[in-house]
Amino acid sequence: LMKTGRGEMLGKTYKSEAFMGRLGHQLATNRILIQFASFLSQEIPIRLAHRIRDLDQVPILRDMHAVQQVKAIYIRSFLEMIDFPPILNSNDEQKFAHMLGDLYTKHSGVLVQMAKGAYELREGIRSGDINVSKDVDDDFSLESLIDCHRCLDRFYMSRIGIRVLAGQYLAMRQEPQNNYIGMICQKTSPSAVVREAAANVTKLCTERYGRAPEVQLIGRLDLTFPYIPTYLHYIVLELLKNALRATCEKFELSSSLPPVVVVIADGTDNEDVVIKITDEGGGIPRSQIEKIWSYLYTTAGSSLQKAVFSGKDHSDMSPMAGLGYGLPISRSYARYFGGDIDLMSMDGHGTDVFVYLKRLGDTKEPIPV
Ligand code: W6P
Repeated sequence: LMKTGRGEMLGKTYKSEAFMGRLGHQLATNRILIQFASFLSQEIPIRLAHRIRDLDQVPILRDMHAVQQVKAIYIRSFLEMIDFPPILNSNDEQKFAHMLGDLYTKHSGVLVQMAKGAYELREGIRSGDINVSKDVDDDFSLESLIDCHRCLDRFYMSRIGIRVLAGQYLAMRQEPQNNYIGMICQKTSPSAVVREAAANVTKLCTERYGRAPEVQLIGRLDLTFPYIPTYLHYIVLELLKNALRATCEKFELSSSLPPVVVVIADGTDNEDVVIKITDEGGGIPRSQIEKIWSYLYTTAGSSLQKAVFSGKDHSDMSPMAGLGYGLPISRSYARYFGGDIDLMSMDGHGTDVFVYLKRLGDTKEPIPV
């Protein structure tokens, strides 16, 4: 469903003349907004329905209180959307926008709520209330936890998609900003995004540890490409938090801190944009690497659990802090937009994180061979 939905969206609408070309910085025309709203009024309820069914079919997960609350929000939203009459004119479109805007806000707590559910589950496993055994015949086998994890992955991926579509539509109804089409900035500057995220994280880190390592920025500082800066910001913020924290904790007793180095590169043939974040914060044991991507298996009690600062993050992700969710969610974001995140660690020395970003369009003029 995600594939068809997104494909249709990108094929029919984003690439249409009005969206990418002639629109320039004018406000989207009423015709385009009606078209977009009609598309969303059909597409979103379908996506919600798939999530509702999916959450219902996964043992353990479906019984979690937090998950049932989330499901209730999804069901209410689904009903509200399918009750909405066809969007035929600008008046309908405006009403739809208001409804969708309200839904968008109602859903902002969903990520945190699901994270709490997973956290409960994790604690349940740790305390033994939920028994995890390698025996597949057990009620709660490893197999079923893997199913939970996969379901959560689908859920978060779907959620990003819905929010990007809704966010794009709602943004297109606002006064346009220079270089922007909705939420998409045609000239997203990775270096500017990193600098801003670094400033935020440096502040948090200083509040928490009394100091912060320098964040050095090298490579293609001039590079710009079409992307949604807010999502890139989340990703980089999350990774920098981990890098700075690891550095501060490893060098707790030293007078100076090794810098965190960020390199920005762009691949050949206009393919990927890559951001590498290097810290000398001691790294992660190889045996623990898989766990950092897990919604369910955060290594409780170890320093990895503290891989995020607690409660001081001012971003949208704020209440996530301490729940150990930043990395897997960031990777879902990167993947949703066609990229990925990889992490290489030298235990005892430090960590390299690679963020691969696919350009959301063709910025460079094709050069004849
Ligand atoms: C660490 C652990 C980690 C996770 C993500 C990004 C950077 C780092 N550094 O030590």
